[in-house]
Amino acid sequence: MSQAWFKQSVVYQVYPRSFCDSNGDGIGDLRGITAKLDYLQALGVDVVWLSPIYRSPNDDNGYDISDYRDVMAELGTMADFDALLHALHERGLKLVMDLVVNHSSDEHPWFTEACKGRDNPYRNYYIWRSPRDGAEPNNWASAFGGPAWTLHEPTGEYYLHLFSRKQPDLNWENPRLRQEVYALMRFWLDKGVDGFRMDVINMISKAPKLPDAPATLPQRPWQPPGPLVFHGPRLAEFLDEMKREVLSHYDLITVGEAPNATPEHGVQLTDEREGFLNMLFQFEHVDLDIDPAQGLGKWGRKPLELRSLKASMSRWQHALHGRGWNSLYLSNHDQPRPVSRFGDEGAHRVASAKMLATFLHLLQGTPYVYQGEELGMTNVRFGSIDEYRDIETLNLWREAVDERGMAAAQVLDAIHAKGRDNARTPMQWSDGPQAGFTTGTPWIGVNPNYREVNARQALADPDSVFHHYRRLIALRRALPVVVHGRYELLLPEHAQIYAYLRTLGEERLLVVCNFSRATPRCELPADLAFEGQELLIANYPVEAGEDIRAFTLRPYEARAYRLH
Ligand code: TEU
Ligand code: CA
Repeated sequence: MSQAWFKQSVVYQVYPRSFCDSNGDGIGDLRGITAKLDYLQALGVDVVWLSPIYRSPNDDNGYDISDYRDVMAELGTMADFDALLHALHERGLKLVMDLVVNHSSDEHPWFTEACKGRDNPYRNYYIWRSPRDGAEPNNWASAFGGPAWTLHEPTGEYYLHLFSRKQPDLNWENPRLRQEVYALMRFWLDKGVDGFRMDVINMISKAPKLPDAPATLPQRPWQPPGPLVFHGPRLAEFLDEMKREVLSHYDLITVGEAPNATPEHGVQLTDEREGFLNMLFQFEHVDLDIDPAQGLGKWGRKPLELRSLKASMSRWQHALHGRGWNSLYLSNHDQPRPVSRFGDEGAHRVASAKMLATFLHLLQGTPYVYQGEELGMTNVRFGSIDEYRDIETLNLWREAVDERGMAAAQVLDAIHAKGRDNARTPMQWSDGPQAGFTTGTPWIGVNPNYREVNARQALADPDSVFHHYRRLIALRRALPVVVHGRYELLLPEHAQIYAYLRTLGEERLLVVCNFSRATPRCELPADLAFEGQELLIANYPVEAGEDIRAFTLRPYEARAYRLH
């Protein structure tokens, strides 16, 4: 397996709108990011991934692009972008852009042209179908509620949008459209960008003929298209063409967002020789606390069962070892804050945030740190739907409360647990006004716990979550076993302890994590032979020389040892 730099790297995801506002308009911007590079360098990350910064009406906060070659006015200018890119490269850091090409904005000139007539040269940049019995062409639901089709009255056809109606799906069956995408990719790569995160890239090839989806949601008019829109028959062909036309000409890091991907898809798409991308964002581990039986999609919740997490992560570690490569993440702009979801927001917030980081960062793969995760930022609990901003949340409220009469408190509870705005409240820089994010009024409320949870406090406290992340990142650099070692799950049946071993030649790394507030006894397997151990990192004080063959773990305790 190669020593490619993307394997040695740690990536930091910035959601620009919420990161740092430099001009007091309440919206984060590019100059604000440039102002915080010392902070990112202190953390020790290697790559910065920016959620979309292109011109956009912000129906989905930039994931609806109206000009792929210009910067969104709220975030700054192309000169600000060039300055940020230069400042990153000056520091030896790399920049990854968010490539959103499964769909564009309905305000993109391609779409406004396409709407001028059925014979317009841009018509087939999108997916149009005639009405079926005077209605939508099939029963697909949009991910953001309602049907996945909208009728364009003047031309009498429906267009497909798997997300909002302002995000029309691009037609990848059209070779002209594909060439347009490759050209816009080259535009940014020729400016010096170091890679792409590719938004729902496994959706660009859909099931031919777009057939009706099975009725998985009883009594609902629209059904999630599920496998009909993921990993379609031409995905490998399209990605191979993208690799031939663009990716193979640059030294890049690429990660494809792939909801519903299996480890087999992971091997196919990230195989170092035959694959197309360096790694995927797969969703298996972040879908484990969804209860499909409730018919509420991601909003239907059940507690995470640790053994299912151990089985899932182990499947991916084994499937890709020596063949492809894993991304490692628990947090991003779509997921609730990990410490609230998998750890403890209260007395054990710091311990559980450190434990989750230790569990994740010592696996095999490239770790992604989402802004604020390194502070142990938590979910927010706004009291009213009026404080929320995310289209997915607002559409849920309208459909569940306004249209279907579900109890407001029940729906708000689901939003508190799984809403995407949990990850989009402003980055908490200090205990000052608006957490130091803006001198103005932020576009979304600041989490009230910013007085305790903020970067200024974290930098000054050697025992903070921030410094734990910094030490984990330094470990990755110091120990080749972290990047290249084989993974082996220990204690598979334990319901509270996640323990695993990494091995590279004689080097062995033992990681033990207590995913509970209980104090379970950890009894290492008798066949794990070692004479001694060196403690590498922990989230509690540990007595040197303690016999670790059998010891009691404290709430959310995590330890990593080098075994001799
Ligand atoms: O997310 C795709 C995706 O799977 C999400 O819609 C996810 O299922 C949902 O957010 C769970 O709540 C990507 C982007 O990350 C997301 O921000 C965009 O809204 C979406 O694509 C459309 O571009
Ligand atoms: Ca601003």
